[in-house]
Formats: sequence, C-alpha cells, structure tokens
Amino acid sequence: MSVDWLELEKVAKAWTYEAAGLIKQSLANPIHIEAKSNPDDLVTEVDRAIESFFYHKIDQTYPEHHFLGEEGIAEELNSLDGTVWIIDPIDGTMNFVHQKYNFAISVAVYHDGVGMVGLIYDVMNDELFHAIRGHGAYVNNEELVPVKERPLHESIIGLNAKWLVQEKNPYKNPLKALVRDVRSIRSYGSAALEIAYVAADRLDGYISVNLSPWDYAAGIVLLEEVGCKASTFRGEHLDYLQKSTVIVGKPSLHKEMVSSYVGEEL
Ligand code: 2AM
Ligand code: CA
Ligand code: CA
Ligand code: CA
Repeated sequence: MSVDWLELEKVAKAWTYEAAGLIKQSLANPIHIEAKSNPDDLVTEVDRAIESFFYHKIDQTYPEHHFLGEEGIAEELNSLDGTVWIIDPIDGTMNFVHQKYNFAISVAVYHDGVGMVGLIYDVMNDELFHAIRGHGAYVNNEELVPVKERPLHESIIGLNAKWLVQEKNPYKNPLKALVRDVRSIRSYGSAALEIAYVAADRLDGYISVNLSPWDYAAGIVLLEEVGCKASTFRGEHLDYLQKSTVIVGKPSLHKEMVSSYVGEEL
C-alpha cells in the first residue's frame, strides 16, 4: 500500500505537538527519576508515558506500521522492512530533569530502510525541525538552504565533552586531536537537536561515541535534505538496529573528520 508522506507528516506533527503539551503539563508536578544502565543514564515516567502515547496513536491509526522506541514499549524489532516509526519520546532526558529545557521529541518514519519523514521538536523553545524526503527540511516552516562548507579549523562541532576524559573511551585521543584542531566545540546534551543544528547550519558537525537509532533517525532525514553526511566513525552506513558511533557533518568536513581523526582501525 502506498503512503502519502505529506499527509503522514501532518499527522505526526499534530501528535508531536500534543505530546509536547503533555510533557509541559508534567513539569508542574515532581517527576519520578530512575537510573538505567548507569547512574547518569536517566529515565522518568514522562519518557515512558510519551513513548506509550505515540505507540497507541500509531497502533490505532496505522496498524500495519512498526515501532522502534527507546523505552521498549513495543516488541523488539529485527528488521526495517515496511514502514517503521523510530521515536525518542524525550531526547535529552538529563536536560529535561536538570534544566527543564533543551530537550526534544524525535520522530522519524522510515520505509524499507529509507528515511521519509523526520521531526525534531524543541519543546520549550517551540522550535520544530521537519523534513520530508524530496521536499526539503524546515525550521518552523522556514526552508533550510543547502549548507555552505567551512574548513575544519573554522568549524564548530557538537560533542559531549565527557568523552574526552573517559579513560575507557577508545576514541579519546582522536577526539582530543579533533577538539584541538576545530574552531570550537559545543555540548548541548540532545543528540537529536545537535543533528538538527547541523542541518540548520548552527553547527558544522556532530560526533558521538555511542548513539542508538532513535537518537539520529529523524535528524538524518533533515541532513539528507540539505546535503550533509552521516556515518559511523569508520565511514560505514548507520545500522538503525543497534548502537554505534555516529559522525555527521557537512560533506567535506565529515570526510576529513573520518579520514584524519576517528576513522582509524583501533
Ligand atoms: P537520551 O537523553 O534520550 O537518553 C546526551 O549526550 C545525548 O546522548 C542524548 O541525546 C542522549 O539521549 C544520548 N544518549 C545515548 N545513549 C545514552 C546513554 N547510555 N546515557 C545517556 N545518554 C545517552
Ligand atoms: Ca535515555
Ligand atoms: Ca536519545
Ligand atoms: Ca530518550
């Protein structure tokens, strides 16, 4: 069955705004916080409630579609065949908890592994980034223009500065060299927003040692519309079914960061 992606984007956008309203309401009450894989990997009941909100909307409206989300509301997915919604209900949970600011809802819709729709909504800033494959990328309905290139030494990249001091991080030294050579780095704490910022020319690149598909799936739809690149540190295609290193950026910067910094066999 063929899908009208423009129509589906409108539906996804309406749900995203509705979910944002629920998140804002939740900020009025104390939020119950738990640790997941480590003491700094946080989750709240709001993350789970928002994922569940999307899961039920999609199940009712598009029963034949599949669902991949961070909080495990749906059954595990082993394939990207068909239409798959890849959702991070709150990207930047630590910011949500500590700042009540700088977090996003990330919603992507893929078809047979190809990104068709991407939405990243900065809830507190009321800033919506959206893209539909072949129809451009937008911030609050203003079209983003294809990016201009900048040399590496004039580039600003998004990077969680913690990666530079973690002894167990095998990429510590290549990342330190990159930080030394670029103009500056920024750490915003939301991978989805940082990838959207690359598409919007607010950052030239973004790099993370460990991301999951819901962190980057929507962002990649935006990047493709403005001519940016995304891959693992070794320059391979992202997998979407498992965690990996992720490097995104303007084409020549992306290539240089891979070939001269993080792409080496460790
Ligand atoms: P999250 O807030 O949805 O968990 C923080 O630097 C960025 O990395 C956020 O986008 C965060 O997403 C993501 N991230 C991915 N894996 C993480 C983990 N194990 N712990 C904390 N943040 C993680
Ligand atoms: Ca998380
Ligand atoms: Ca995330
Ligand atoms: Ca999340």
